[in-house]
Amino acid sequence: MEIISKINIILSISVFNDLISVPCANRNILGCNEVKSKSDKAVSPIVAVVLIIIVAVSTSLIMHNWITGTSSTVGDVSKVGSERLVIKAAYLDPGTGEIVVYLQNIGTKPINVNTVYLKDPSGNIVYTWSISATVDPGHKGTVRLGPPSGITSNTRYWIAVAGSASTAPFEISLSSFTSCPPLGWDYYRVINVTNPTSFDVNNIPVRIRLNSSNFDFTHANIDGSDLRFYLAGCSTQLYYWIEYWDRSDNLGIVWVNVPELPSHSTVQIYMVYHNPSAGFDPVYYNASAIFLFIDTMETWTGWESRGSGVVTQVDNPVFTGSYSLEKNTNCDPNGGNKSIGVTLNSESFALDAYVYRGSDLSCAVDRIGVTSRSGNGYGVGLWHGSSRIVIDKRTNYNREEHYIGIGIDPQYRWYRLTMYWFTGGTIIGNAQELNGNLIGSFTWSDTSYNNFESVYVLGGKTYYVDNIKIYRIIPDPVNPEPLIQVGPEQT
Ligand SMILES: [Ca+2]
Repeated sequence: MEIISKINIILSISVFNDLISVPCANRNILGCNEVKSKSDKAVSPIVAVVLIIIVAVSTSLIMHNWITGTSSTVGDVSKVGSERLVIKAAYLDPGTGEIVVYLQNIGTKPINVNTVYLKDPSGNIVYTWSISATVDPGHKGTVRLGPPSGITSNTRYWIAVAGSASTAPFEISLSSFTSCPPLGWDYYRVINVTNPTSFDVNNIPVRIRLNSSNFDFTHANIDGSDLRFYLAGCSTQLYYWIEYWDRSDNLGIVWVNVPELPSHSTVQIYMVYHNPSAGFDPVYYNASAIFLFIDTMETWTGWESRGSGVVTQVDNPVFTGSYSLEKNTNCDPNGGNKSIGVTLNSESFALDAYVYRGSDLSCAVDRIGVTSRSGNGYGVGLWHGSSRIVIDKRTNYNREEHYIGIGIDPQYRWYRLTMYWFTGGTIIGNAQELNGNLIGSFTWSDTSYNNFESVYVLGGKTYYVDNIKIYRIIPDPVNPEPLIQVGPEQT
């Protein structure tokens, strides 16, 4: 109830501001403040127009509902003696989700109104607002009503105002009703996704890293299955996939597909959570809808030996799930490869995976990459022992390697290995710890190949790979991935 009271105060203030800010230059504009002052034998300016105290009459969830839509037909006049009140217009404010009702007293006596009803086409009351307002004779007023709950989109409703006089029902079309966060979900955070480059990008995956500084893991299901992602306003749900979720370590890695991210812009997405009865979304929890290619190694399919190499599905160690890929038996350029399923043809992309190297350093470089069917392409590697980030150029699978030294050797732990390939030939090799720290980065350039159909795991032995992904990036080597800022928790 505290929450409701607080919101009511805010709404009342917004009503006040709205009322006093509407000019009366054009007297045909409804809702303008044309009230007389008290010295003119009217009531105070605030009261004379409409003084509204909105009292919530439903659960606190109603305050989280958003509505978009339009109105409506012309209102009718109700006659109660000399009290005559009419609804001149009603519409939905898409910015606030409120229903805005313009009233006019066309009678000769002040009219007190205390209730606004939302009725269905059969006349049944589906929602009630309690208000306290007075409209003087000849004057107009604006009532802003908090978003109702329990209504259906694309349905005709009727608004009616009652008090010392009542209006006739006034039709209002709630053409597109959306609740944000959806009913049943309690929290959300606004995530700013920024594209600082001059490139427009569509359907770009964004990687959201959650930790104790930007997320309370106790507010979501133990596996994160109640997370949902939407564009602002919650009318458009977004595809998402949880790559990693560890409540005890306060670490989550979540990917979300952003449909449009124009140049030099920030798109806000809503992360909605805390619904203990929710599981993973059956439609939108979908990694295949986010990545150009993904293999979590949970279903072993499509891998072929390259040369005399061996790649197999194993259950230890794994990064996530139950299985990973083990590369063993022979060193580079032996290993395995798998068809991507699509041809990467001149469009910038990232190849990304988690890699684990244990005690066997007999061939010490972990190497993943992409090639054409004939084995021409590029890859990224991490050289254990010597601690180097490597970029491989492959011609018929044979490597030409380029590298820089780094100060860290991520042995005995899963680390992230990424190659960014840019239209124009720039290649960046990146290695990153699970905690987000950069292990090393190396940039090289070559324009020999730009057509890739196969992903490979080559290099040394024995090491493990999980969650190989290929995804679109911003074609800017300075900012290949959007910038992410997770906002505070809201209810
Ligand atoms: Ca796996």
